[in-house]
Amino acid sequence: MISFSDRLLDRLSQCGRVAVLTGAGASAESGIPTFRDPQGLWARFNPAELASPQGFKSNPVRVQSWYTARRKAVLEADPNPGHRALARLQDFVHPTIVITQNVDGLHHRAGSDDVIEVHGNLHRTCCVSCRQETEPFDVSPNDAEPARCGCGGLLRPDVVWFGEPLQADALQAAAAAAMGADVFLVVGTGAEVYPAAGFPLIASEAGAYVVEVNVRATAISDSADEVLRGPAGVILPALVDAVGRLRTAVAKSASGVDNP
Ligand code: BV8
Ligand code: ZN
Repeated sequence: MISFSDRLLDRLSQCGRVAVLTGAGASAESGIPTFRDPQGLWARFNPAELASPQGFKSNPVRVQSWYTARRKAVLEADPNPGHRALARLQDFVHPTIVITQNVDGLHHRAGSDDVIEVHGNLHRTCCVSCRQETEPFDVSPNDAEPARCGCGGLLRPDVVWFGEPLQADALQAAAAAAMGADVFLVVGTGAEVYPAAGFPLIASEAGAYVVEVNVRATAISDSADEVLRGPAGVILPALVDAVGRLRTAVAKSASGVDNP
């Protein structure tokens, strides 16, 4: 049985607004590889070649085939209990805003209503020339030619690569969610990629209670108000169950049901 501090449970049972920053670790229990873990994507691939405009320009087939494979892997995967717990949390705390660095769309599939995809979504495809959104490409590493739009422009995933700016509206919405949160959960991220890695500090400086959920220490562990060490797919369901029990009990006593 996982136990949580009274401080955390008091805040979550009475707070009005929760924001959550998720990273690749939130999808790890869905079988989606993370980036910087020992067996992560960056241990096998070079981010400069695969997640940068320069890498795309120099070898579009390599990048298009990598995203084709990632998109197919995500379609085979399911939201895990951690995703589903965050979707349930919004039933008790509204709004629960999920700021995700992940591009897999699993928070939406789990039922979260308020998701800000600060690094885009690999299920969306667009043309670099006319900017039209198109059907996803299906490219193999050995294809001779990259996938192109009807206008002749190259097709790319609608994600934010290194060196590219985040969408201004997503950035503003995420910063506003961090500033307005009573409790800010940081789930499954190494907190190394900016500007997203700056949201926990923004939340903390605005008065939020910052809680990290991760299997290991990260760049923000020391500055978090509380660290819940363990897998998101185990910790989050237990936390949301505890919050649900408390909020139900508070609601009952407020309505006088327990002492007629
Ligand atoms: C930009 C593409 C400016 C989509 C990605 C300071 C300020 C601003 C920018 C910079 C800055 N310093 C440096 C920069 C540049 C750069 C950057 O931050 N570099 C880093 C490496 C130092 N930032 C940028 O380039 C950004 N752009 O700032 O533009 C600009 C402005 C105007 C005009 C022009 C330019 C763009 C950043 C976005 C890059 N795109 N992905 C895709 O294909 O996925 S980044 C990539 O990293 C993913 O999005 C990923 O989500 C993200 C962060 O990684 P994590 O999610 O944290 O994953 P990681 O593997 O690292 O960690 C996993 C964690 O989970 C671990 O802690 C592990 O312990 C834990 N875990 C594992 N299993 C579990 C678990 N936890 C819980 N449960 C488990 N079961
Ligand atoms: Zn086009």
